[in-house]
Amino acid sequence: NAMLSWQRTAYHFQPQKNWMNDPNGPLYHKGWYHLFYQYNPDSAIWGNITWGHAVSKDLIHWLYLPFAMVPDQWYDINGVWTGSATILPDGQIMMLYTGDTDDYVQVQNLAYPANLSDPLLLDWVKYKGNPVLVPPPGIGVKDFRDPTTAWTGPQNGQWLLTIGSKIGKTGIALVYETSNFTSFKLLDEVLHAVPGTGMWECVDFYPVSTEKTNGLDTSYNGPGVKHVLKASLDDNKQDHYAIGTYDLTKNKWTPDNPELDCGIGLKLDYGKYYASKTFYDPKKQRRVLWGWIGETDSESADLQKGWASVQSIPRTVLYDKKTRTHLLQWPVEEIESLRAGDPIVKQANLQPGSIELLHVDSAAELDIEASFEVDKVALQGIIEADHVGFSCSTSGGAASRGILGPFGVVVIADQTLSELTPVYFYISKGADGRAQTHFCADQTRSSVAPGVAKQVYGSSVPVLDGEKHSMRLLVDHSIVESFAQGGRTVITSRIYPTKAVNGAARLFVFNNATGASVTASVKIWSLESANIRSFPLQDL
Ligand code: DQQ
Repeated sequence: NAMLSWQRTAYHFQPQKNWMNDPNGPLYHKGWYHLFYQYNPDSAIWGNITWGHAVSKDLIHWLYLPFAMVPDQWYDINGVWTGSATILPDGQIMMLYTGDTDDYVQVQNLAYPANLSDPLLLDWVKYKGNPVLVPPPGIGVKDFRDPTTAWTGPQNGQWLLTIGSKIGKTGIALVYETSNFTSFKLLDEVLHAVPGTGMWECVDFYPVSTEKTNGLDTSYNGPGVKHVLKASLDDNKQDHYAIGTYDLTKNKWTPDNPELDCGIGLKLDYGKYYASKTFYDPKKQRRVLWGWIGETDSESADLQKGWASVQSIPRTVLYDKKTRTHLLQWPVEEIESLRAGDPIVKQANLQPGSIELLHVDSAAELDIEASFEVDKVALQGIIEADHVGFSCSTSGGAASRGILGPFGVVVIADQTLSELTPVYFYISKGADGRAQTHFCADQTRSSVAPGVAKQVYGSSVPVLDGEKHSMRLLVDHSIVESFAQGGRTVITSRIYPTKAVNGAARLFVFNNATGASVTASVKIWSLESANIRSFPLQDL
């Protein structure tokens, strides 16, 4: 449908057509990054789940490959669902994934490459002994899915991995041990359980360094390491993470801040983002995070446009040494190779209630870095004001004015501002009486079209002494990925503009606060398309 083609992204990964959901089994092998993904070959809505497959040299320019796995066995005939790769010390790749059986039971299966010397890993063999795991006693047959990458256990040759589930309304992460990836033993203790959180999908568990700026292999452990537990909550369709300490010998993980959101931690992304998964990139010694950006329009609209969902730009994940409570997510550096020439650099002193157009080419494809300086006197005024409490989601969006907010940028807007997506800071007085900064993305006016999500996303974000208010935005037609304070708080927006499209898109900076002017410093790069295309297999 040509009418909707402008919604397609220029540099995010998405299939040529039809439905996609979770990223699966990301890995690096012989010079190539591999991405597998949940895919429906037949339609733009979920079903017939197959593993799509793509490769890239740089995590940005992708080549589509033939499907890696299709639902063709009794143990996965109703879907080749989500899974993860474990790379053994000898280079073998163990791909564990969930199969939905002919009886709609969720089981775990093993697959491996037919030919490890093939850098493209084109052929996948399903183990003849599948399934390798069935739901254990006490676990619902539809509550047992998405095995993680395994990490080495305390004993020689022992591997451990976790699988999400629930008991009643308590979300849990079951732990299994194995030495061969074909037979497994369930451990008595779960890795973590949080009452009231429901089914945990796509659990992820990995170490982060508290001292260094490199990422860690999934099996790395020792001093200076924390472990992140991430669960995708089926009930609210949000990814939550908690940072904690992992005692490998006791297989016990203890969250640092069990009080944070009742033990399930912060949201990885406060926008439209789900079923994320990390992998360790040995080439650049970093941990890289993928996430599924779904649709917020109707299924009929997706069928009409013929495709659904994109993958986020891969993000590096680090522990935030300054707050010690947050992760830092940041677009992989390779995205900068799409920057077309030098940035436009702008300084603007924004009076209360002002908005300023920034002249850029192709405002539908941008990389923006913006920082804002707020008057100290005005900050003091906030603290003295008596109004306490603000939250992005219950606010009226960027049109609601406070003493010290909102201020930020407006993306994917048309010239007359009939459509616009403001991404901004809002400083208010927190419950502790101190200034608290919120980071919000307002979709209430992103589209004049009916039937698409129109809420205000966001959360509070720590802004430490001496830090400016800073944000980075990746704008790609119908997707905006927004990172505050170096990636402490992230919001992904899926938007459906009808007028602010392609060459009609505009970029603004604004300050809608009533009580203070702010100084904005903005750097803007136009981004080129990543030109995702089919792999020229005949050239091999
Ligand atoms: N998607 C897969 C499941 C997983 C869910 C099925 C999460 O394995 O739990 O497509 O989006």
